[in-house]
Amino acid sequence: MLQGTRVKNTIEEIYQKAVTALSTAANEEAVNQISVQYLGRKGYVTLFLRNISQLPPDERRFAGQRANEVKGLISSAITAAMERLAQDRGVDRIDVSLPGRTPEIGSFHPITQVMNTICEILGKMGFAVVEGPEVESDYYNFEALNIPENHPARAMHDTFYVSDSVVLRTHTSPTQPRVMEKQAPPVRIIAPGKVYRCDSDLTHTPMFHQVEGLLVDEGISFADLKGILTGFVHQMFDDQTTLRFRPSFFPFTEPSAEVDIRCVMCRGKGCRVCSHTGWLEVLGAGMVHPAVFENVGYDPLRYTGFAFGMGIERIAMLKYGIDDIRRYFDNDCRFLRQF
Ligand code: 2NL
Repeated sequence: MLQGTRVKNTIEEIYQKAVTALSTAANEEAVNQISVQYLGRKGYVTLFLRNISQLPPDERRFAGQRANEVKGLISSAITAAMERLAQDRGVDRIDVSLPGRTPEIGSFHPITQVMNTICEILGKMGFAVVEGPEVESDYYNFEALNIPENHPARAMHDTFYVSDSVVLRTHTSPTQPRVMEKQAPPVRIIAPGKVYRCDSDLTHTPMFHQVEGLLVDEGISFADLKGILTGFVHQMFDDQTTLRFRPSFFPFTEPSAEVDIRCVMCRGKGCRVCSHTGWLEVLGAGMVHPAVFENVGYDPLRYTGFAFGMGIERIAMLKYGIDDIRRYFDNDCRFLRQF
């Protein structure tokens, strides 16, 4: 009986020591060592089992049973310890000294950037930004702006018709009579936005962008128009850029002008960008036609004003040296990332 107790103590001791050793094992290497120490060919459990024949016969059965149980229990504890270490190692593997992954940061489309710059420059000159609908009535897109039915300017606009009397606006101009109808002079506004024309080739896209300006008050002259546009061009390009006003025609202005700037690429020497003229057309402008004032209920004898309009794609091309308008709408990130 005394012997039996010692056997029992020995195998239980082996088991307890193995469990303790496994619970404090720092890595897989240590667990492997414990495995060899206890279950290996010369391990404690193995030796214990081998020596069972030397025990008194009445103890062998119990000792053998229990030793085999302990063998299984230690084996399971080894597997569990390995799993615990593998999980811990997953955490250890995060190297906090490595630089993190930088999130990709987007940027504004070059058209948006130029539109924002234009609005900022003119905003500082006192112009308020107003927006109007892109789906517009025939009245505001044409009639109010002195472009009656059958006027040749209508054919020039390549209009997208939604119905007989509703169109996709062909310019941002209709925003202006909408404001004037609601507000008495002085008016000092800019209207940026998308416009649509049924036209698509190398130099035209069916949707493009414009910014238009309008200033109405008593005593406004063409000199005011020249002053504002000169200040605008100097800030948009640089203050060495000279302007040239050429007589032109728009149904909603009289007199009308097209505004050129000295070529930003060759400074007037002549190059491919300016078709060897030394000049680039950037704006259309003029004094508001009295008929437009009549249409919105302004007294054309009391008020005068000027208006101007520009295509954003063209301004952005000149500012960034972009050679093909289709790049804007290809959505190629390699192109867009450059700005
Ligand atoms: C261009 C030329 C222009 C206007 C737009 C305008 C608006 C009102 C009255 C009179 Cl309400 N005029 N707008 C005037 C002259 C030229 O745009 O080349 N745009 C891209």
